[in-house]
Amino acid sequence: MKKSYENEGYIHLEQFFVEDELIDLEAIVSRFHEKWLAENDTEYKNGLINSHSLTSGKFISANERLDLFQFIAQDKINQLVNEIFYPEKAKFLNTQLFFDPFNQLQKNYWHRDIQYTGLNLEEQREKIKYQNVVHFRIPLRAEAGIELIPNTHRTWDLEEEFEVRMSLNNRKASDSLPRGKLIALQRTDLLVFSANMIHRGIYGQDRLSFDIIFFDNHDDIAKFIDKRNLPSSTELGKLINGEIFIS
Ligand SMILES: O=C(O)CCC(=O)C(=O)O
Repeated sequence: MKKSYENEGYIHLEQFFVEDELIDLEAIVSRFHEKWLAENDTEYKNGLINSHSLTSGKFISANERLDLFQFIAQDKINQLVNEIFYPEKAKFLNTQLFFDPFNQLQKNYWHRDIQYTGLNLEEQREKIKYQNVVHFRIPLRAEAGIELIPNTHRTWDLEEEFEVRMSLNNRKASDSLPRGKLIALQRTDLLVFSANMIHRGIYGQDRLSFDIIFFDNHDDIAKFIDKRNLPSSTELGKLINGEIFIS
């Protein structure tokens, strides 16, 4: 797994979960989403395609929050996270929920998450050689998936890719790219992918994907941790693999 992640920047694990493991998660996530939509109607209609910080407890009960922590720290996920990040110690960063845009004509966009962190291009180019910020995507419905460019979690864009990603020279961030590889996802699959690689979401099919994000505990990413998303010491006492939350 580690080798596959290092070479490709992603791992698609089909039927990683069984149906029973997703029932409670889906119920919690759906309740969160309903309340989030009610409170963020304007932002949603203005183009948002994801929410975040599900574990802050803002829209869910204390029990549901604990269930989410338990889901995130469960052995099956924890072993895989530890293997991928080894010898670094993986830590929990946040959660996100991806859905379709309100406007069905809204275009998606190629990007690397690192381009939004305030680093200049040279710094980004250096950092991707070793930094790991990794999504564990858990689709709750079959979705067209994620299109990504394998190995770009460690390597820089080709000229065309850079121009598209940055919308330069009359190119658009939604233009197709020859090296793009589409990973369609089914419910029960898990897609592990580096946020630093060139990628874009494919909208449609009324997607609803719960993403857990882990990182390698370096300060430049740790500064984005919002403590409200982490378990309290009482909650920690009830969790297995609780060290994933302590950075
Ligand atoms: O699913 C999407 O729309 C994009 C996903 C993405 O950009 C990300 O997870 O960083």
